[in-house]
Amino acid sequence: MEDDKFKVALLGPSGVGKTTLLASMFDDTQDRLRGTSLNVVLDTHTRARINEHRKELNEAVGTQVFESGSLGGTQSADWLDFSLRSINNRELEIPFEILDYPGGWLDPAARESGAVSEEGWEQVETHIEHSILALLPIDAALLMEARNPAERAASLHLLGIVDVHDMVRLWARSRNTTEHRDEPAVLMLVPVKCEKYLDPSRPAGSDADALRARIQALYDEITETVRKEARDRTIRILYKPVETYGCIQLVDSFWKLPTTRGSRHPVFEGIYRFTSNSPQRRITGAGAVMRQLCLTVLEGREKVRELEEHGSREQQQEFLSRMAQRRGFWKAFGYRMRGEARRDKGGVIGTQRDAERVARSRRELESDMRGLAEATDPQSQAEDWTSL
Ligand SMILES: Nc1nc2c(ncn2[C@@H]2O[C@H](COP(=O)(O)OP(=O)(O)OP(=O)(O)O)[C@@H](O)[C@H]2O)c(=O)[nH]1
Ligand SMILES: [Mg+2]
Repeated sequence: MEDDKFKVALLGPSGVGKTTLLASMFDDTQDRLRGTSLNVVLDTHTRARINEHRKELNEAVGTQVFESGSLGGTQSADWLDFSLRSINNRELEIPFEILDYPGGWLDPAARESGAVSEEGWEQVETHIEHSILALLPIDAALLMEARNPAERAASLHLLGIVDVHDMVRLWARSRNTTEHRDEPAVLMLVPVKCEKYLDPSRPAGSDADALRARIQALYDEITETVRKEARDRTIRILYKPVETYGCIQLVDSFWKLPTTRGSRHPVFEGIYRFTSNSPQRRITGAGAVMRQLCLTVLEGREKVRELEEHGSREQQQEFLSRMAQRRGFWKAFGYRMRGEARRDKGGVIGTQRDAERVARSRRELESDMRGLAEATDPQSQAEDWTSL
């Protein structure tokens, strides 16, 4: 784990759609940045992983064969690094790190039977504790298509609510510690596989309002935990459904009796169809995730600027020393000086003109980032559930 990056945690069981959500977020952001001085740049490893996933997604769309669950699940912990980089000054970038991992690891029983080493799991927990944004992808079909008590019990099990709750508690508690208290913190509930319920022609009961109500009821304990853990600060809670495909619909679904011995829950199977003969991916809502990330970073940046400009000498001194000691969020603000820091290490002081050029690019970068953060289109907006 690198310390000087803004971290994002993904909390969801296997097959919920974590990796697909990330791929959609990158694609959507790339589209939105057209014509700006910003680029979203994936490091080589991240690009390889996301491209692999993207190819499978495109293959499904191209061949019009969609089987839910057909994409290869994540097999190991994957630190996906990416940045928002200035086109005019490649050394100026805002670095992020998302940890993607096999969702099965969330289950303590799987960990006990050796799905992941103790050290490997510890790294996952450390990443979660340091994350400014926690994303909770939720399989909407599982939730909405469960109609009788046995199916509901199975859906809770498959959604991994108990395990996700544990991880959210860990995250929220760490956000309240003195180390992280003045850092931003956002929890985002992100239903995926929700195409059917976002369709405005759906009847009441399987529409967007019904999905919202169901999630509110089922995740109520989790959001309450966040509010309670955030004793000395506020943790923002947001809700945003995301369509990662935008061209398929759930047409039928079955709950099948358990096939594996030892399993007592029925298994869910969704039958999906493409909505047209020449389907095209149309991602909606993923922009809201990136927007939140930008808002969160800018919020921190504003705090720093406020102190630089209006803080007393003591406050500034104290803040600087805390920033120097601390790892994680505040250290990641080194982004603004990535190029300069490198020069300093080499003992070479940049010229006045260099400094001006960096300052100009930095202003541009922050202004384009503000553009993302202030996007007003409905797809970039999330509902605020902080004080529901
Ligand atoms: N219909 C529909 N299917 C989706 C959506 N997002 C993901 N899927 C499907 O769900 C399956 C699992 O998606 P992944 O992104 O691999 O899930 P994951 O959470 O990363 O799974 P692990 O890596 O095993 O933890 C894939 O076959 C996807 O095609 C969505 O928004 N709608
Ligand atoms: Mg995955």
